[in-house]
Amino acid sequence: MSKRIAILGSTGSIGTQTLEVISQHPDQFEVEVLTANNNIDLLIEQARLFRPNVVVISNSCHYDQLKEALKDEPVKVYAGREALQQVVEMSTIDIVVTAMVGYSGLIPTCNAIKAGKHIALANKETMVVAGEIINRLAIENRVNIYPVDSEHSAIFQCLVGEFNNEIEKIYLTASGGPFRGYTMEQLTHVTKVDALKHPNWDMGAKITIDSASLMNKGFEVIEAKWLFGLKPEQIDVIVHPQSIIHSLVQFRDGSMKAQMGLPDMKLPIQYALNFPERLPSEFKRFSFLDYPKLTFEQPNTKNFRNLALAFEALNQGGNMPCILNAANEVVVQAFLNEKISFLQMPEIIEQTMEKATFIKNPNLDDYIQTDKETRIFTSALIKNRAIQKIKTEN
Ligand code: MN3
Repeated sequence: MSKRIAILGSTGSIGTQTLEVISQHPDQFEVEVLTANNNIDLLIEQARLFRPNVVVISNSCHYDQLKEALKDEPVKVYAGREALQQVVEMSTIDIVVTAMVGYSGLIPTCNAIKAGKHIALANKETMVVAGEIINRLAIENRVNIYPVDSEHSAIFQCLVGEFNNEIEKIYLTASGGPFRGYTMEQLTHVTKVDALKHPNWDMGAKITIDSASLMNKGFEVIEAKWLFGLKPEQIDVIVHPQSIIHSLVQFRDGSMKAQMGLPDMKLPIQYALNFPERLPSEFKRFSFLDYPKLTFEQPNTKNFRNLALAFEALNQGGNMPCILNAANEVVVQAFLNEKISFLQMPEIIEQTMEKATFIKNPNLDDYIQTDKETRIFTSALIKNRAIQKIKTEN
């Protein structure tokens, strides 16, 4: 019997690659639900091609156009955030791929878990914001969470067959992004266009900026803590510019296992969708002679403060990772709108973390409140800076 898949965020980078995987294995997978935020043209195209049972467009403004475009297709059309949060509960779904961007993934993921759906987790921010709650819900509802993030998929693959063996530590590999090796002076002048050019991975804008600033790696450290039940000191980051080794596990006898291959997100997606069985693929194979040297270096947390801030948030716990995430979403948007510079991003996040209200044992409502308040606070910081800048210029 084929698995019925819901893809939240089907028009994004992970969403479209998930559909590629599905189209290569039509006997294994069936598309049940597709959702998108705004990209209505691609959603219409996907709906015509994959014939899901339901499509949801988050931004209700597009509802009429979507409904009209799909009127001859046997597809139910819904709109709005409420619909997105409810659609994951449909009895005909086996697994939900959470591929939306940022905090918006939290509530739909919680609802999917409560409805007993297995999760292929691509939306790392959900784990960053509320990993403890997600884990508790998953245990209560006997739901599996399969990592899609390539590093976490690598760790997961290394852990197969090691159920009774304690992890000593893990190494998350990082490409280092487009600004690896840059001095502070060089980082002062980098632009949004520079930041959007990732050397190894082709991804959405938000995660590409996060990769350039190393916040993505910081989030992955927090994600790893919750996915694999680790203490902060068991998680290390190593820069590996070729992105061939996707991460490593070290066991208590000192043995290390790594998972490697050419960087292609379709592999971790396919592994998550069909765990524990590996499906055949046409993905390009790695050749040692194309990469005679695999190199490793220490991440520079002085120039890339975000990674240090993420470790700080992880060590503080409580709602601090949620504060980190909300502040980051606001500064990344401001950077993409060319309102602040690259180096102002960590500065503003740090200020936010210092001033925000800390909650030691937050519940879901606390997280929702924290996210809201942090966004307001960080936005105000950015505005004040803009005003000060105008004042000094005059
Ligand atoms: Mn990753």
